[in-house]
Amino acid sequence: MNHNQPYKSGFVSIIGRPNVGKSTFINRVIGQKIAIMSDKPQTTRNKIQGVYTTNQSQTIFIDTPGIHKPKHKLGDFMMKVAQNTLKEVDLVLFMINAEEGYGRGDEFIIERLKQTNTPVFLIINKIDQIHPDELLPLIEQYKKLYPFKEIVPISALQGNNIDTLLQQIEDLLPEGPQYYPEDQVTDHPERFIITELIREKVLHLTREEIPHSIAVVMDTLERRENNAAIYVGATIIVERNSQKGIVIGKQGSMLKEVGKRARVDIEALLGSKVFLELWVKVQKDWRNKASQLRDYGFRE
Ligand code: GDP
Ligand code: MG
Ligand code: K
Repeated sequence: MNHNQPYKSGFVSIIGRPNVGKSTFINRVIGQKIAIMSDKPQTTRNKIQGVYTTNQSQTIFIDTPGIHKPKHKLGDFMMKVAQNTLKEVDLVLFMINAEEGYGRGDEFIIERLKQTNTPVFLIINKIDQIHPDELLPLIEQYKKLYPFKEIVPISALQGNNIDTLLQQIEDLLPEGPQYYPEDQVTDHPERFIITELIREKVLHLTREEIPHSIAVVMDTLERRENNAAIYVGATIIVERNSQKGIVIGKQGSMLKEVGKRARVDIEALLGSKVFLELWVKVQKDWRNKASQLRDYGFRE
């Protein structure tokens, strides 16, 4: 503990187009699988907090839902959550993919950034994928679009420049308390992480056939007596009968594989043997039924 300086703490929101590496970054910093990584966009729908604690500071990271043009009610809802988050935090990390460069999605996000006074760092991720000569033009291009407080090139996957970034974040944080105990890396309910793990497995295994509109709802989470295992019961909600068929698979083979893989992760998360039971239910057009959003665990 450095006694010459007051303790610092604050909230940092990570935004950026889908797949730029937001979850990978949080996972690297926190060193544990909290945010769910996926090759498919929009895996992360709710806010997930990762807490990074040092002797001098505590940073609470918020992995926000992707800011993008809303296409339906769920999109509106996500946008509102994300926009509010931007105003409440101490710092925004706007992450881009060095490989992709500027695109329409960024234009939309920058418009949103202009509506807040929160300081913004531009994080250029995936620098392992480009030639060093390509970096400077990219920096020059983005400098013209917004007065970023810092521009930091990193590789979330390989770990390049992460320490520098963490130091720059700490420098900017205001004086504040240590909100969470040192050993706590997330305050998100385990239930949500479990349903996201299941959702992740469905999306991975079904490839493009199943859209992101699926939801997973936890029905039961309890330790059963005279049995050392934790019982987890959850329902996968799809929009069409054809999707139900795909998720269940031939003689239940797909659902079985989803369950097998999810169980491994849930056992690691809970540190216990887990008995996992999954159901699949069709609920048409659930995305547009705003009144149901709360039932599926979305929070404002
Ligand atoms: P998110 O949608 O922004 O949360 O993106 P993810 O963290 O889920 O990452 C999307 C994909 O990009 C995954 O396949 C990651 O492994 C990959 N990825 C993330 N960071 C890097 C990086 O620094 N370099 C490379 N090459 N790939 C990365
Ligand atoms: Mg993510
Ligand atoms: K993703």
